[in-house]
Amino acid sequence: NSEQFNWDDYLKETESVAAPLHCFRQSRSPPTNDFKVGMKLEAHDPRNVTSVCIATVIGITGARLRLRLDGSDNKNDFWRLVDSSDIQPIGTCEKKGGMLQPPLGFQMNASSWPMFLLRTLNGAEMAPAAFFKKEPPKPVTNCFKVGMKLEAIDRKNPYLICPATIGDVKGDEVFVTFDGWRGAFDYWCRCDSRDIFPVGWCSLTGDALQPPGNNVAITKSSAKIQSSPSKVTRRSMQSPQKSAPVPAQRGRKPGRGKPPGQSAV
Ligand code: MLZ
Repeated sequence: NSEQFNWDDYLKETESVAAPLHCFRQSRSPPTNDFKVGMKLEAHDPRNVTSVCIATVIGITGARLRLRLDGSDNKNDFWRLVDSSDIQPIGTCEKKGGMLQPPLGFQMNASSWPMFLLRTLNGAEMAPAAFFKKEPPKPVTNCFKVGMKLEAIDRKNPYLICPATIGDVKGDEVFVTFDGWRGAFDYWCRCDSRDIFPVGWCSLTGDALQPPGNNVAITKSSAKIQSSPSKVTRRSMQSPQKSAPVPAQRGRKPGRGKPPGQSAV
């Protein structure tokens, strides 16, 4: 596609700054991803984090792995960075004196777990220890400021990384707001969350950064954008629906409103 999202232009248009690298719990250059689809590893069950389970790499995306717990269904895939402390080589759990657990929602009878475990590991391609990278240290303080831009995982669609803005800061937490989505995907997280990345992360990892949504939030900064016709034009060129003018959609998704003539109750 010709109209690619460009951070430099976008930061200028929105008159905003990128959150500094040292605010994030991410390595300065993204870790290399050597994993291959089909490799197995140990992972903490996201739905039951005290359990260590066997997971299979289902997909590779930038510095992340798409994982599925062995014995689970295909509806609960999750994504982890290769330098996440949630994943480790097979054998780590046993070395530490732990026991591998069936995933929450194990599809078979619990009594068949020991046999299932033997079978799933038999002849499996295990991800080599060197593929797992050390998790970066936590930032010393929460140095995010309201208005700073970043790239963040959309937790409702965790395969997506999207342009976002710090909407609020409280103690160790930040409010991540997604540009152009009027709050529908926003969330609070710790400032050392592995789900937030500095501007430019996706272009370094080869991930596809999603363009901002079409829906303009009713804030001071959007009022500023709307007052300048040239900015509106450039902004709408970058949005997925190119023909839809941004100001017309204030407060409502296109095509979802009541038909004309029908009065609001
Ligand atoms: N198809 C979905 C994706 C939204 C992604 C938003 N990310 C912040 C939707 O339109 O709801």
